[in-house]
Amino acid sequence: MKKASRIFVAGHRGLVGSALARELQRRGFSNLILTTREETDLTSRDAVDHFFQSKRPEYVFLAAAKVGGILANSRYPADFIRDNLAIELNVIDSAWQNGVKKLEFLGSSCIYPRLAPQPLKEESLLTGSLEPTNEWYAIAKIAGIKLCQAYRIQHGFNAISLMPTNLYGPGDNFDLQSSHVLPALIRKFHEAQAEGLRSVAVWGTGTPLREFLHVDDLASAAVFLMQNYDEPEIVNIGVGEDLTIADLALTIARIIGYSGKIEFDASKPDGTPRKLMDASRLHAMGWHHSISLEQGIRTTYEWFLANCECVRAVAN
Ligand code: GFB
Repeated sequence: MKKASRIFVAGHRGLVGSALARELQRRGFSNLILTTREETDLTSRDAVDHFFQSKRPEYVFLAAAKVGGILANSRYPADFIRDNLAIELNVIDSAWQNGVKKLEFLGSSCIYPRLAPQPLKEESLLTGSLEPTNEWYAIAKIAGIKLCQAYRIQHGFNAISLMPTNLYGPGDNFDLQSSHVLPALIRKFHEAQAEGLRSVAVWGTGTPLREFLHVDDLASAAVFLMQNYDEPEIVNIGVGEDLTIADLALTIARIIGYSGKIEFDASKPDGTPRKLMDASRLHAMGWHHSISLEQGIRTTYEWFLANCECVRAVAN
């Protein structure tokens, strides 16, 4: 990629897409091509073809997807599989048809088999049954990886696939029904602190382990791989350590200054017991993360206070 290359960041208003746009601009890539969901519905093939024919991007970061936490995935399986399959097929095929030089696709740690040996190695994909709470999303994402590999085999299309672990950071979704655990707990502990609540409900048993990568680190790895990696195999992106949901809750409560009770709601699903990534393939290429969980939670909380509609609503 050259500084003036035409670079399409699909999903630039989301958690990952906005971090990618920031990272590319910070590195001096000045010719970003951005479009909103209202301007270009990526689930519509006509809209995607029209976009590629008129904007002619040279590089594509496919960060647009229908994403959500464990409850959203369990409640809306048809939406998750339909929208993600449509977006992938439209963007990957139209990118190839319209001469894109390279496309980067984003998978996720949650599409590995539920009980794959830990830490998760890239080779364990498709070696066992999936986590039931999000198998529809997982099948769609696995299909995206296979699309990239198939277009490379048949058409020589340079598409690569990344496998990030659980992500968080500025631009995250703080809606308590559809979000992931880290932003949800930031909001829950903040509101409990602000309203003087005696306890906060944490879903599940608190025993599952999760690894968290700050989205700015993911963006750095994604640009690094776009510039340095041209192979069909997927690449894990993680921090190499995880913690229990209970310890995550204690950490977030401490950072926010909440000293009330933490109660576990076992009626909510735990999901995959663990999904720690083995990122040694990426580390061998020379990339490592730089944002610690403590630092990342603090800056994400600051972003939440400055930007979340929900904070202003409570304040008014
Ligand atoms: O982050 P999360 O929704 O998704 O849940 P997954 C992680 C763990 O946190 C689960 C617990 O054990 C939840 O029960 N948890 C505790 C909470 N309190 C809360 C809360 O208030 N909100 C939420 N959301 N969780 C997702 C997949 O799995 O991983 C997605 O479903 C996506 O497809 C994502 O790929 C990366 O980590 O379990």
